[in-house]
Amino acid sequence: MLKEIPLDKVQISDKFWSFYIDTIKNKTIPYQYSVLDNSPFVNIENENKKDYFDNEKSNALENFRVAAGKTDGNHYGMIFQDSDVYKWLEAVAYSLQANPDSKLQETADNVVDLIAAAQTDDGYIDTYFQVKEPRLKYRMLYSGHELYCMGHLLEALVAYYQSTKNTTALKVAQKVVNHIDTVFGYEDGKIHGSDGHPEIELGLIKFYELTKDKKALKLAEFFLDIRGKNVDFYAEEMAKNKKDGLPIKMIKVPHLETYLVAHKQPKDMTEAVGHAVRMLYLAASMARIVHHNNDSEMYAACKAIWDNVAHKKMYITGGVGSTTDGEAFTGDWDLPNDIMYCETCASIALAYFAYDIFKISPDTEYIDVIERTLYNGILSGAALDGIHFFYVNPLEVHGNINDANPDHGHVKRVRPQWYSCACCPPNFARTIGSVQRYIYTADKENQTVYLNLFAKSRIECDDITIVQNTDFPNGNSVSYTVSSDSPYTLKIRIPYWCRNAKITVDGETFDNVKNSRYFEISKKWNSSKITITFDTPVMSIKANSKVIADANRLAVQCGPFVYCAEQIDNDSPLSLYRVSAQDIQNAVLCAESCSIGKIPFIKINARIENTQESGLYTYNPQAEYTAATLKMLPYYAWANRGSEDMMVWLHQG
Ligand code: FUB
Ligand code: ZN
Repeated sequence: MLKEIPLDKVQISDKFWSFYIDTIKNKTIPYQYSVLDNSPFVNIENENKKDYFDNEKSNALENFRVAAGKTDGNHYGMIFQDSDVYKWLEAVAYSLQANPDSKLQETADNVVDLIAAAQTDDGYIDTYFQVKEPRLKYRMLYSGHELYCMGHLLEALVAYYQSTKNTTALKVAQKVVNHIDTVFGYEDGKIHGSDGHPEIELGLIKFYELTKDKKALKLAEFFLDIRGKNVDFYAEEMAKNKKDGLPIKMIKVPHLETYLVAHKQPKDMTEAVGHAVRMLYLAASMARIVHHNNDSEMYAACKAIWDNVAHKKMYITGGVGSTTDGEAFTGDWDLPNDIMYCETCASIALAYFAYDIFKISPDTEYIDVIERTLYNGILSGAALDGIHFFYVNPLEVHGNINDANPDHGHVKRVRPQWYSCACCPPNFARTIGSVQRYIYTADKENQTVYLNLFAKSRIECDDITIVQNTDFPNGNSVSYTVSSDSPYTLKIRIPYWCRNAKITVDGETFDNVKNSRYFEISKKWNSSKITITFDTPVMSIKANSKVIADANRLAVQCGPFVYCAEQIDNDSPLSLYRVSAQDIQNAVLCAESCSIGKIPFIKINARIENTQESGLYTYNPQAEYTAATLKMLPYYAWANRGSEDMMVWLHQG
């Protein structure tokens, strides 16, 4: 099984990613802290126009102060508001690892102390239930999110301890694990159920990986086994609360067990269903546990879920979740472009799942998806200023429809400053802030390093050092200088979008290098030099004919970037442009400076359809076409210049 290379062994100096890592450190992290601490200068929006939550403030840090008895007050915000703080803390951990900063560390240490102060003696921590609803502790696993929050807490504390050696972080985490062990498990008197929102499993596995505390692994296995064992578990919980005169507080969804991804036991799952983030956090933990217990049934379920998502339910941007109803997966091939969900967190969860399954059975396919999500569906989750965020990431917006049709109420055309349900912004920060984890992966048993992504960087791991030099994504070449004390195998991913790749190793040239696979070479490396050159032509893409939403449409990709057209760059309404596959393949890249910096635009010689229209419907239309240039930009950069119509899938013609 492959191992992640510790983050402090990978230094990234890639221009593209360094921009984001610096923005996260200098802008996103301080900004998010100010929001969590109730900055008055932030406008908090509901994620859906149809929702009317109170939106004055985040209150996330204040909730901990109240729980710790440091201030008076009530809990405010979403039931899982604590997790915003935890994800922020995890982002800080990664940032400090790459760029030590004593002031930021002091702020984060104080947050850890605050969490420790709020944690009760028995290890429990959830400010909502401590402050507002003590009666309902662990009585509404269907929507209480207590273990979801504690899972994020464990992930954050593990990362923070790894980065700073803060011992309070480790103690709080250990108390949480010990506490969960006293409450959940198969033994009599313990709760035989799991949280409606998977996440605790990942936190427990990561805690086990750090401490080797078997209890944590056993608990993760328990939560994965008990889920779906009694499909009526959550309904029974609700019925009991009702009988006992307690509030039910249920989310209204038609198929509760499916929405909660507890319709069957994980090992029996064969497709991605239900709430997309729930499904994919669960899948990530299923894959991650296989690293430790080699459970072949669980691995087979992971593979089945993977095949279903990656081959039938994933947008070209790496977005997932086709409906706002339950923020969920729908049927195979159902990928509407304008009413989809594509929550930033769901793409993040997909990347996590992909990496955990990759490490079991390394194949370029998994890295392709990670790359697709990173450069497209996850990156679009934040504005280039680092302080505005998308929750849902559409592939098409038209202002007149968005504003008037409530079914599009969740689709925003500009990124808000914050949300009442703020899961995505700190998730973005922790994920992109640790992007270097995906560049290389080690297989220690086989003295092998996988070189997954092109990005200027350096690793020093055991007795091998690799320096990757490239201007990618701007240039078309990558070189590696490699030194090792003993023989090593390097597996270099040649991405599916490369053409004419050529590799030279210490002067020996390898033509005919196949893409979509790893190029493999073994030797003792002695300041050896590997050079790769390749072409990144503009590619036209057609979706499978079963994807009705993309029928007679084409998308555009260059390198890992999916492109989109924005109205601000084009004179005619976007829906009137017609392109052929050949037009796209003949298109040229033309980097241009605009208000958001130098952007690698693509210009396509297209046509505009002019029809003499007679009102709403024109009978026997005679279409005429005039030549026009269609300008497109990488999808991640859209919606940074005001509120614009946008299309990823263009009309063919
Ligand atoms: O329920 C917690 C988080 O809020 C989910 O992961 C997101 O989808 C959002 O619903
Ligand atoms: Zn989210």
